[in-house]
Amino acid sequence: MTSRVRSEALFQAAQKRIPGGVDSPVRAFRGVGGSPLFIDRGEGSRIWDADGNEYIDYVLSWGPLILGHAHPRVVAVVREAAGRGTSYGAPTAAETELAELVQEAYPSMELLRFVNSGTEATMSALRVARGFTGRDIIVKFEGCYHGHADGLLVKAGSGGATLGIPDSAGVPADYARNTITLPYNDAEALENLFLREGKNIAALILEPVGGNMGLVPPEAGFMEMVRRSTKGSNSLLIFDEVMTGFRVARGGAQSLFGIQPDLTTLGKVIGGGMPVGAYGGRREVMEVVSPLGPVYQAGTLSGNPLAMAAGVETLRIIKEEGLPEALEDRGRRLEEGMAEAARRAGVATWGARRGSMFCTFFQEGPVRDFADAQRSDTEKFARFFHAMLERGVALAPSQFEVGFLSSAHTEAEIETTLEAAREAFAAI
Ligand code: HOZ
Repeated sequence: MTSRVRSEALFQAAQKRIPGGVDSPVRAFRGVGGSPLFIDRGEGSRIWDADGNEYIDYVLSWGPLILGHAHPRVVAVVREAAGRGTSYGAPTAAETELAELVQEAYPSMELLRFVNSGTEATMSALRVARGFTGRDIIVKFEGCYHGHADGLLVKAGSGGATLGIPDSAGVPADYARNTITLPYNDAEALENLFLREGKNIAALILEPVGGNMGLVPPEAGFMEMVRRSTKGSNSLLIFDEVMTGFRVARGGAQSLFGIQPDLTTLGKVIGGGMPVGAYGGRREVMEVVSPLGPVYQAGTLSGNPLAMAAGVETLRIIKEEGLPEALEDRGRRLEEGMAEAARRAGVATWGARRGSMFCTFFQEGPVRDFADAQRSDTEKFARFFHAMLERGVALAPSQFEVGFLSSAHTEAEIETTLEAAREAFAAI
């Protein structure tokens, strides 16, 4: 049994000062039991915990680190930027440079603004949608997670699903009343809702590949219905690509499906591991944002020079190395190897993957919406998670999250992971 004495002591100390000992609930291991690892350092595909144990990391800070931990070029530009000052509260050239790199891959984002997190990005995009349309109602899908803003924490995935909390306390009922939820992949319910209510709907927001109820891709024709319904009602379509951006394809899910949303939110990868978010879209829509228009949105640290530097370098490397498409073979090997390992051990699983995001549900499937995802055997998942951790492989500590690959994960490491999976499936 691996010793985690130091992690345990750090967790005890943290719990005295920080709610649950963590700054974000999904880190707390509540979905799998036990205590979280406290991390000391990361390099490439590996992390080391406070006790010196080494793991192949598929969490990658929940997605941002597509180049792996501490990529030397990213570290160098952050060091260099920090040496010139950590924040000015004034514009810098790097913001335009990052905007250009984003827009090259996401031409639908004709104007965009940087914020500090994915939550800020989705919250701001909704305000823009309401300001632009003069309507209040927002539609979201069950199991999709768009950060922790009021009104979006309704039947949300991620931590809400992990902890079994459908809606957060502290969200005024009047506020949540303006959020309508539908089952993911239910084209008929979507069409009916827009036929009935369309003229009152400001926007439909969705993860174009669900990544916060485990991985749930859209079925054929669903995205087309999403676009048709919103357009037909002059409601805005918001693609939340915080997770899928530069992950399922360089141009995100919108390039994969050939759908042009009115607004897009990004985060994670575009900050190269620094706190960042962005929202943007059609010029005429984004022109409602202050100081051009009446929708107010601001931030002392928005467009922070360290985040911009890390983001610019990361997107440059992504372009040079043809990511994430270059990860396709390794992704496929991992997906197929996991399925094969489960089959050999007689464990029922349903695997899903898009680009460099993947997940294994502990059930036969198919998993096409949140209700399906919730039928997974979460206790079996928890045993598998710990069996993998014991064998030096760190997965996200929840059935309702996904795993991520980076360019630092080698073929040999994938084989090591699959060997661990064979043993882990047999052990549970
Ligand atoms: N944004 C991630 C949801 N899948 C997890 C990060 C967090 O909530 O800490």
